[in-house]
Amino acid sequence: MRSSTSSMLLVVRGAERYGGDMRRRAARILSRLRWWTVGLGSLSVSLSSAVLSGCRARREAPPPTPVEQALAEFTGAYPAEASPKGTVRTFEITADRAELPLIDGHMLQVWAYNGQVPGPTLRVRLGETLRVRFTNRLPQETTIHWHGVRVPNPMDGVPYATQPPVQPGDTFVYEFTPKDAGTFWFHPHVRSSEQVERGLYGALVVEDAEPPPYTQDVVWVIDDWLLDDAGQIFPAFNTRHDLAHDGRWGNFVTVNGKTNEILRAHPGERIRLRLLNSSNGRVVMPDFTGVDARLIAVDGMYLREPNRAAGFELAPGNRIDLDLSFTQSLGEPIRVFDRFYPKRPNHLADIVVEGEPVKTPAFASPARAHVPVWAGALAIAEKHAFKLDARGGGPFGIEWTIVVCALEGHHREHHAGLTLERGRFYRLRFVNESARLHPIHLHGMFFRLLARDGLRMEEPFFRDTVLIHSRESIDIGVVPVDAGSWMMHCHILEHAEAGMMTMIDVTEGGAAPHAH
Ligand SMILES: [Cu+2]
Repeated sequence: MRSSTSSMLLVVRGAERYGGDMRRRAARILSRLRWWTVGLGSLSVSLSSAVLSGCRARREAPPPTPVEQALAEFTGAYPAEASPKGTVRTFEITADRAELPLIDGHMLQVWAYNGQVPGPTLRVRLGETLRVRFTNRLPQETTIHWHGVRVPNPMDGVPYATQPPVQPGDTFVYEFTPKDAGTFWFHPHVRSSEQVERGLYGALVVEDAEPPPYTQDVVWVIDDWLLDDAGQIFPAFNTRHDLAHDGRWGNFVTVNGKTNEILRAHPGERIRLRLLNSSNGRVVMPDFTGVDARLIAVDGMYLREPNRAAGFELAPGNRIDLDLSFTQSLGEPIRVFDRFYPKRPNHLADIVVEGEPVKTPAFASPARAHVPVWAGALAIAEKHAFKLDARGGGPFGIEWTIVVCALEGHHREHHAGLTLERGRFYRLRFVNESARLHPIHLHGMFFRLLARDGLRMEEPFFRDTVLIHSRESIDIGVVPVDAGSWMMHCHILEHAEAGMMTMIDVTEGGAAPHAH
């Protein structure tokens, strides 16, 4: 407890430095503590088993070093290789301009996958291979990135780094076998701040090899639109305002492209609800007050055990899966809100529970993943610290930087900001020296949040995207298992477009050490 108390003092002293922010920071610290304490039960169990195994080991060998311990805990978390069963699921996807009744139903000129926004939800089972024949009918070059999916590097959709951009009129075939079951999504990685905002995104659901028998499996894609006076997509992108703030925050928040989405359930149903935030910049905190909502997966990956869903910051790129149980009819719809800014809540969607009762399916929660505790990981020397900041300059007048480097428009030469070896444990640090939000996304690997502002976090799940708040520093632990040249960037798409991108090379191991 001593170390967490001193970290708390550090945080509070930091808060004083930023005067006006203090109350907000204090509230945030409290909410973090709630997250942290939730994990204590499982932590003590895991610690005692770690102590036991340590005792056993001590008879024959010296106790494991913190790095050995971290690696031992990681073993069995998720597979290194895919296990294709030989079934290939083929999808045709075309990106083109479209006019669709969206938001409140008026006709909106968008860019769409297969003429729909959100794009089609691609569903496969674990072990099946996706083959996506993609055709670009946009007036711009583009690619598809499979967010969160551990694909072979050439399928990752990062222009110039993993493939040439797909030119207007051209076709590219993406083919891969997902290694993990879960909720993922796809979107362009070229001019993303414009192309995603215009409507190019869709969910990719990889079902378990034997899916649990939920009565419904539903996807809610949350988006945020900035419309002009004519009710069309505001045509200026990467504005100085967006760049100086947390990206483009709009004036309409939609679920599945609508402001009036309704989830209808019968009493007795048990539903799996998958939420994805496809906004350019807006962070949402879904509030399901009145619903028995259990968090079972984050960023596609199951939790160690079901956890409370309240208070999760769903940043751009993040996904959460919820296990919803409805025991009885409700007289009124349940109104689901975003309360990221408590004083400015946004209505997201409604849930209506009515009609003939159905038999409630009884089955164990699928959230029983092997997630390392990594209690000693903060004692491991950090491999690298990424400083996040802004400066004047670049094509937009403001550049967003990672370690004083801005990578705008996916420069054709990608210098790795960091080289890691697969199969090793690393502690990485991110120091946000700016006052803005940065949801940092790593391609090609999952990580666990270890600490915020030095305060240990016990999140019982992996992530591929984590929100870093104003002036905050975080520590993550990661064991890369997929070799390749992987992008890391802020998922506020305007920040990324203005340079907040870098590459992490993951080598097979045994390569020359990278100088840092
Ligand atoms: Cu950012």
